[in-house]
Amino acid sequence: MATPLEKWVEQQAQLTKPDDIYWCNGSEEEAHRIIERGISKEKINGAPVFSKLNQSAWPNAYYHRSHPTDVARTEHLTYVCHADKETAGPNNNWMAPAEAMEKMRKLSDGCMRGRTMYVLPYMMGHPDSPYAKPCIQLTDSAYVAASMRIMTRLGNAVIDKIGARENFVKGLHSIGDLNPERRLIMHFPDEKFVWSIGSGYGGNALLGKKCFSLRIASWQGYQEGWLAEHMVVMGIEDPEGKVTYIAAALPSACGKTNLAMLQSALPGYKIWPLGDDIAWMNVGSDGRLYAINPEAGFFGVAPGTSMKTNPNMIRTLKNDKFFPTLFTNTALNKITNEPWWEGLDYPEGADMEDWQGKTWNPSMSAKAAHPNARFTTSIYNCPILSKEYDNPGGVPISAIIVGGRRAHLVPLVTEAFNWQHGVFHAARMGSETTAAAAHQIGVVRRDPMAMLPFCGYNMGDYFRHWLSIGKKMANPPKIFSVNWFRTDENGSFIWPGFGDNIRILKWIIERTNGKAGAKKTAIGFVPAKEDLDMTGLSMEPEKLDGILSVNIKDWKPELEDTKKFLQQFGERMPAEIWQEFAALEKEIGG
Ligand code: OXD
Ligand code: MN
Repeated sequence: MATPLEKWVEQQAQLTKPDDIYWCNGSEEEAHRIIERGISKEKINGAPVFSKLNQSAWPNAYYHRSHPTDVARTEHLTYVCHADKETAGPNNNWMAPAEAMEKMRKLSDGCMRGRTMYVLPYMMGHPDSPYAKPCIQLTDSAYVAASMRIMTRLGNAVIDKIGARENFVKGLHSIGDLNPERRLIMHFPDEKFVWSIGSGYGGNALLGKKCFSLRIASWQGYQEGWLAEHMVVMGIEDPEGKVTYIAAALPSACGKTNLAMLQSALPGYKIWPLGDDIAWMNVGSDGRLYAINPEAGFFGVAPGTSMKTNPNMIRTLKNDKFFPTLFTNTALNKITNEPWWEGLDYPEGADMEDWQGKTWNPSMSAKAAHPNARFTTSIYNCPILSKEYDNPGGVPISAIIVGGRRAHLVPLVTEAFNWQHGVFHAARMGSETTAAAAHQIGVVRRDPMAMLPFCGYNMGDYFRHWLSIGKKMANPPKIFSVNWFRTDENGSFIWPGFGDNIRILKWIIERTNGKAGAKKTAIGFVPAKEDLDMTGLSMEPEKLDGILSVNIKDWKPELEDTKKFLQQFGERMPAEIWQEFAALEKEIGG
């Protein structure tokens, strides 16, 4: 007799009408076959889905160009379909579930005709973890099938885990006709179901990532008492060999991946990443917060990644351990058949094609790689992967960092007075926008906990949930906010960032065990310049003072803007957040 899973797959096939159905087993041999199909059979925009790159320079690497209209997440086409609009909140687009289902049914009728439906059984989290979730995604794209094998733990064993269950996590994905008019990413949180059509872009199409592990999982976490967050998870080893684990929320394309893999500028410190994008966090029986990274790969922004900014990522991308590594919408040097992007040295004698396949040279004003060009590679390729990555119980978190990209005002680092104050810090977080999502670049948008595009329910309730998680912990992590993007009068970054961010991390971990000094300001504790270890870094003292100072009178417009943002959530916004707001308003004065 057919299992609920088999029945569900059959029903989706009846609607979408693929030529054939292929159940993936997750083997490496199969991954080679999927790539091969992408080279010889499947097409995007008239061109093969994959081409093979120079294997001696970039082992296991394949190149993919997406449809030119399909290069980033499309937040305006992303909906969270709770039974009522209020539950979705002002932070989400909402459509009534029945209407959304009907719309998707119409769009999906016959959408896989002429194509193969891949059935992808995958786990988010280590199969032995009590926090892990077995999931199924259907897709008609070889690119998505190959990417999901990198980004998740994909394999047959998941089918046994699902067994006779009805309520497994479901995703139905089709690239459709890639027409933005017929592109939609619909979430049905109560059914743990994501239905996506018209896009092959990672954040819209790899449904285990943003769609399930953040939007749907955040709703599950709200109901079950845990947190699904847009956070890096990493260990920081000090010169005595003690490893402290932290989680950090930074909006898309603010250097989360670089932080997760930082190469320390201070001798004796080492970073051991567990993840660069998503953390699931549960309160343990010892009253501490434990984090796992549910993903198994990196889907990172290529431009700006180099031996200077992130040597460990370049080493990861060049590692041949796990097949394959994908490059999407980078430029391509036709002479050497290597991917190229802004931030790498320009190869001598190159014959460069830009991300759309047009001849390009450095005198052109347009970029060669799309600013949101991506690499997709397994976490097991990372030479500094934490040995705790596969620990089913996760790692205990001592500090939570929230941050953003702000040219002015917000200091380099601030420690919140307590958990509630830290949640307020996160609630008023803002960042200047980047290219990871399709919208205007460079304007400040409030992005609490870097979760605005990913929180699958009303953010007022989300803050309440955070406050209640804090109350469950005997030993809650300290909360810090960071901003390494302050600029001077010429628009140049003041803080060097990258490997020098270890100086800030060092202060943070020392604060968690009471070792470092700080001065109290109206917005929290900030290091005095002597509290930061500046060994080996010369910086004008006034500049350092400048990025560590809090000129509270300048905060008035910031507070006004924060108020407007928080007011949207009306009654749902917890009183504690308004108490914190009132305390800050008092400090700023009339
Ligand atoms: C991502 C994003 O791809 O945040 O991680 O957009
Ligand atoms: Mn992200």
